[in-house]
Amino acid sequence: MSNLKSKKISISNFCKLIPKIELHAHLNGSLNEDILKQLGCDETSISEYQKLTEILNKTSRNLDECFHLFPIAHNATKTKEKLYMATKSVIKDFKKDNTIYLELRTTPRSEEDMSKEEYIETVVKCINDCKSKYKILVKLILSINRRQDDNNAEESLKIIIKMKEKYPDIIKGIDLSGDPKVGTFNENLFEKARIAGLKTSIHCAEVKNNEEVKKILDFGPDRLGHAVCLHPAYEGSQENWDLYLQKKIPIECCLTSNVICGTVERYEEHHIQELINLRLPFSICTDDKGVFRTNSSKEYEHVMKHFKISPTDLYQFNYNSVEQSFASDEEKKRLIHVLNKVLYLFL
Ligand code: 6MZ
Repeated sequence: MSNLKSKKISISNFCKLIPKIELHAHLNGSLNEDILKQLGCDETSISEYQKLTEILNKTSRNLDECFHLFPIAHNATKTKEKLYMATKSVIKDFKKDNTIYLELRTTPRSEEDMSKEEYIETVVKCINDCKSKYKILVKLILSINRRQDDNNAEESLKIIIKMKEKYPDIIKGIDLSGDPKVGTFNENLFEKARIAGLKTSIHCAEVKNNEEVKKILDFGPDRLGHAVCLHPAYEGSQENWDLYLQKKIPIECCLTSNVICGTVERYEEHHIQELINLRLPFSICTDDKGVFRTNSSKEYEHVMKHFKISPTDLYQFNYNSVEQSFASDEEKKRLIHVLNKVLYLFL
């Protein structure tokens, strides 16, 4: 790929223009303020959202504060109509940012007028409706929240498996997410999911928890979310790091999220550097683009700027993300074809 300067393309524009792959985006964390308003979110909640996102982006470095923001989005998506609108707006936002492949994840909730099953049906319907209109390939990962007790998680899993059988082209995987300081990884539950043919992406080591990280690595999910405190710089994690180096599980890196939540001090100190140096598999992701006021382009740009990555290498990371995705082989081929086609524009 030729030098961007000779083509008069800034790093920022390059990151906006190239087709992107997103593997870690939480639906309700990805809502922008406009859609929250359209969904009827009251002024107090919106201003709390604005205030908190501003504070989070400028000063505070605290995971707990981020978790105060999710209930605002959850309150705004309590009906099928609103959930549908929210899903559509997130897909549109990613499309506008030139994302060609999006793996959206969300936690099925039961509300007064919506069962968990209906929650999933609504998101799947929206994904299907957007397919031809927005020309973006969207897959769904369903989340189990760490706060769910065993019975509730088992109930969710049964529904998720049933829905996966009904919509095998859309529902691809299962995730464990939620406040990392609460609950634990239940390997039996995820083993059942794996046997049922679901891919697994597990939030791992977002905070220090060596015992749980060992359990997750022994289980060997298809991908890991965050994996911040897995690095040997964290006390007592050398053994886990060695195990991880044997397994080489792809890591979904969410730079802005980690910096804002304070689990990583500065962009330059992000563990993605180590993954790049050691040629370990990773993808560049947004996590919660609404809460963290980011998007895929900005995340790609952070990687280029803070780690002095060339356009060619960045583009290669994109190809690697396709490989790590839960798309079918045929879909991966089509995505590679799109990446190849656009590559020629920058040659
Ligand atoms: C862990 C996170 C998260 O599922 O309602 N979530 N879990 N770590 C993070 N890092 C900041 N960001 C988001 O989307 C919102 C939910 O995703 C999980 C939390 O459970 C949050 O409530 P859905 O669509």
